[in-house]
Amino acid sequence: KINDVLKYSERAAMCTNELSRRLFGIMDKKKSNLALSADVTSSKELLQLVDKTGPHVCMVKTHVDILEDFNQEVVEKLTSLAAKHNFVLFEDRKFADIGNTVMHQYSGGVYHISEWADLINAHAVPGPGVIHGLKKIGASKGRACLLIAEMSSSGNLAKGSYSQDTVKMAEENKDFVIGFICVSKVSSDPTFLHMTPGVQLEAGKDNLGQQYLTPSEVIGNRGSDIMIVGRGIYQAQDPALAAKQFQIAGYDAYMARMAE
Ligand code: 5BU
Repeated sequence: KINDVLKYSERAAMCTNELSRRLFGIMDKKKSNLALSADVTSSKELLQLVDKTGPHVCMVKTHVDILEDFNQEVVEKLTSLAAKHNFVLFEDRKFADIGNTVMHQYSGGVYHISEWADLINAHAVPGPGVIHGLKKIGASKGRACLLIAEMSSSGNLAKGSYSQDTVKMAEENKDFVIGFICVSKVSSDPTFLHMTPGVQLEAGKDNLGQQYLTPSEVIGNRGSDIMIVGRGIYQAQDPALAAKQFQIAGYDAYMARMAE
């Protein structure tokens, strides 16, 4: 069997990393390859949004540093919602510094990200030291990391040999790196998760460089595993309904891919 025809449950069984196994398991059980990007700026709004859309998602992605009123209680409540609705918490912090600095940024400061986020991400630009620093903090807590192999924004520099070298860096750190942020299938290893931002029900762009692809393009044609949706859900009239529509579109595209 090649990667494209493996089910989430089969891929879960192949994973040695606890978190990727759990995430594939959630995708299978909830029939969802949808991640909500919960980019709102008030904690009340954030928690309401996550509670409403929680049944439809396998993962919630946060930018806690955009919250106007961040406090410890917010992450405690987010963690309870993650348990209630069974999803993974991903803080989109995009670490991009030397190992020693990212250790502090991950564990300390105001946010103590390593205490509550199951998943984080990092740019590969500093070299493997960034992963080694993050791993020192996160591995023993059962956390994991994605590398940013590609970006969704126009004119970005993460392409060609940079993307290829990022994949190599992930392969060399498979105990902690479980996949990629990318807009194409960058690895054929079925234990790596491909996650793609820049998704709306219709293709297009915003006025600051973001480029949107559809669920069927991302999951069906490009072979990504998880689609990450922000404004397409939280700016909709009814975010729960929008989440449900994305869930169905993404899962249908996965089923169609399997049937090919
Ligand atoms: P949108 O509202 O669906 O456009 O939000 C996309 C989210 O994904 C937002 O939180 C971005 O910070 C994040 N993102 C992205 O859009 N593109 C990338 O390449 C990466 C992250 Br990495």
